[in-house]
Amino acid sequence: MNNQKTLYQGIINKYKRYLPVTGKTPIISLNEGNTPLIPATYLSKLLGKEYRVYLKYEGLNPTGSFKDRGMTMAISKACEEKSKAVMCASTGNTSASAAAYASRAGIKCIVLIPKGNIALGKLSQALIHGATVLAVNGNFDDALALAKEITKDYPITLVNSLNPYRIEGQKTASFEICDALQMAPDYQVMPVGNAGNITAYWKGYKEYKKAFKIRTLPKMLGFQAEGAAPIVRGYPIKKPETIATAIRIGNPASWKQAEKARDESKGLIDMVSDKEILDAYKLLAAKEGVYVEPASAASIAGLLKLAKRGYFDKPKSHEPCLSGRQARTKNIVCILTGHGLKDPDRAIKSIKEPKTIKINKKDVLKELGY
Ligand code: AN7
Repeated sequence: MNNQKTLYQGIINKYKRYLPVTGKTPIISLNEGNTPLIPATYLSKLLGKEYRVYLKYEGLNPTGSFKDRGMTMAISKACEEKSKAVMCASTGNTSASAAAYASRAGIKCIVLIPKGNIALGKLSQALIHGATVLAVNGNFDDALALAKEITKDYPITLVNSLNPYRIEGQKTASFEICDALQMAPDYQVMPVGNAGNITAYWKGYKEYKKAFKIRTLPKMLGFQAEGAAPIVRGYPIKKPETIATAIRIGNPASWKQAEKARDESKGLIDMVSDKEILDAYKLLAAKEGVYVEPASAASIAGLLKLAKRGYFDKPKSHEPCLSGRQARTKNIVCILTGHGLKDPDRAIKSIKEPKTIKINKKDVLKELGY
């Protein structure tokens, strides 16, 4: 017989004592979460023996991105509140996740996407799950403004990260990291778009500390794309541009909370160029065997940029004093937010296409240099 209690049943079941759910909440889950924390052998070597780098591979969630953690909460609470329809604006992953969870709940899902600027895999997901997909002539920020306006006046629940349940669900990723390491990481590196995820992680770490599950807090290191870096530059970007379409966002909804996470943790929010993102994207696939979408590679591009700048090797004023004690190996966790298969076009564009040869042994062996 199957013992339901021994099966992993998703983040709400696992972390319900930290989440705003009751016995009455209908749990809509695809068993999201429980993603691997993969040691990054190549990157760890690059950083030197004082550091160990880990990859939190959020691309292994049911719809291929971290959004599922927030969406199981947002859709479950929408159902508890008897909502019959949900709406989001999206650069792609939120819409894929909302469409999947709404279909599981049997409610309507409407998504607004910036026309021409979402990766094909994500669009296919929203469509196959039966969402009403509307491509708008504008960017993500315009689409979000519209979604806010409509959901204010009509009986439709907004499931962008302005919905506080999204943040609640997403914070469980920080719990998983601490549970795996048996402590908080020293640094956490992540991409920043609409800034919901950095807000969620920081909330999670602080709550775990309060619950005495961890004793320290990580420094939060966030990275925006150079052409879409409003937080770094200090003003909204009217026409954000980057190949990392997931984070092509010029006016993040959780801007203030992201600054708070940065400042309270004594971390930083910086930017990386599209070239740095693509180099990191290829390096991660070629050296670590991990395939992510370009936005997720901003984490690794950021890590490499900081390493190059010497951020990790000088004795620092921003470090806790370890007087008299041997410094232990420091843990750096990079969040890989979405799977590479979301955007296969980008991979093929980044690498040479395969060479066509005649179908015979001699030609193959010649190509191989035998
Ligand atoms: C792969 O799907 O905003 O800073 O509408 O898909 O929490 O916005 C996606 C964002 C990073 C940035 N990595 O996270 C959307 C959307 C990937 C993403 C981000 C997104 P936030």
